[in-house]
Amino acid sequence: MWRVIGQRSFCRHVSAGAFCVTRWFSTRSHPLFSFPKRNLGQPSPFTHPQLLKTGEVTPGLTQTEYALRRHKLMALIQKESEILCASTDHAVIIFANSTLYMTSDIPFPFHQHNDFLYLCGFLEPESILLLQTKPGHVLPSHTATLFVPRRDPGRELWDGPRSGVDGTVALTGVDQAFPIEDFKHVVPKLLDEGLTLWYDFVRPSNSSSHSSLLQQIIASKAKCRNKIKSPQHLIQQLRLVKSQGELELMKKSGHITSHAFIETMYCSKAPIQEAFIYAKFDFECRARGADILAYLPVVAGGDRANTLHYVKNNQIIKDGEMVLLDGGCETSGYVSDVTRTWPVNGRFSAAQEELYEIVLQVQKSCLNLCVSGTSLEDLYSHLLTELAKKLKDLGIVHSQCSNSQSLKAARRLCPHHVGHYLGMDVHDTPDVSRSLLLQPGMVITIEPGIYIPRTETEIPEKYRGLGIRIEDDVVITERSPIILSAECPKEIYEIQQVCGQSR
Ligand SMILES: [Mn+2]
Repeated sequence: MWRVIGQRSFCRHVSAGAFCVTRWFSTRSHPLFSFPKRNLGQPSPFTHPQLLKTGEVTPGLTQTEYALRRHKLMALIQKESEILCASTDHAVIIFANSTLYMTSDIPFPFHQHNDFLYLCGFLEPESILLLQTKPGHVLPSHTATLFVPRRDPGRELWDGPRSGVDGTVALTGVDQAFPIEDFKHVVPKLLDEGLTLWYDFVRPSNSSSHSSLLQQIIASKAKCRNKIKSPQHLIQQLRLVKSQGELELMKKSGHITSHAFIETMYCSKAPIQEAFIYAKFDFECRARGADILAYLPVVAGGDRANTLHYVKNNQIIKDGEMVLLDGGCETSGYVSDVTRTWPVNGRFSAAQEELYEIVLQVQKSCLNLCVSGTSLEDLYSHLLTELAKKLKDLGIVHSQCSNSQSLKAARRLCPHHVGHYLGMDVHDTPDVSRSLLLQPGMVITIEPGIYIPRTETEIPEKYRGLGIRIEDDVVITERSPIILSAECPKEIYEIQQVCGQSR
């Protein structure tokens, strides 16, 4: 696990990498000259011009951007191996995900492994990315190779077209591609004693035969200390700070989610099924261009909102109750994560309004502090201090309580953190410390809540059974933060206006 990176040293890596890769990439010929005029295993600029521009691998992200990511990774490896005085010969292996099956022959929707996707944009299962030092060169110069499913008319009849070796190179811009079966020919090279293998052996991404082959290599290399390393911390370091292209996709994801919330609020009339709200939100996200929901949403009516990860979503929400919807969508690999709580009959009761207003004030106060140089831990301390004060004002915490007692109460009534990093994953770059100073390009969530289960008999009865969370997605910039979910109503008057209208 890695430690906090100093902001300055990180910037140095990035700018050095950017300079080198521009020079290197400009000398390459454009592979689109020989772009296959057929369906590939994923949308391409040729088959889906409505989604991808020429030169893009996935919507909004070009071959140059993917090459730059690989280059930056190899630059970080170079730096780390210099510190460790490790070998100069390196190989990075990242596995794609495998198809998972719901039942015989029927797959779950396929979701690509996000580190694999981040480094090459290839969307087919059962593939492998290999980044290797070029013979006679030093890092960050490297060769990028993809091992991909072989074209197979028999299988393609059932599963649809595959990109094949030529389609893969043309689409992704990697240096070369081979059928997946050829991966075994790389194995002797990986066993070489002078080579450092970068592979996530702690969390191998799938259980395919290639992955177990690699486990054997690892076992046989185990005697050479320092020759197997996980690239996880380096990839997370890169994924933490988003490029302009990534931020555009996250804006889109936040925009779609905000409007899906508005449509869902419009149609929630008491009594209503949690399942209906789930389906409506899912529909509105996908109808607006999202690929899939980012996670199983929490649609919690009444005091089910006090079960933080309630995802059964199968109960009736009664007149007079609120619903807490924690949902987000994924657009071209980038997600949103938004929470709103609203009364299903369109009007907050007095007690609901009092509690909602303090969560809203704490949330806005945290949002104002989302600037570079602070950290998620700092924001969390601020949340607890503010919440403790307001709980006292409302009489939920006794006015005689000491500061430490009211902070303890705040922690009990908001048992989760202020937020987390956001990106391709909902809980993005999870090994990055929350003490790291925020810098421009990072995206975080700000999600204070108050949860008062019915069992809290010390708390005034009118508040018992209420659970409220307000969550927005925030981009850290040089100046004031950008709220990606700003279009999603959260003021009491806005919510009552939206819920009071009929569609
Ligand atoms: Mn969240």
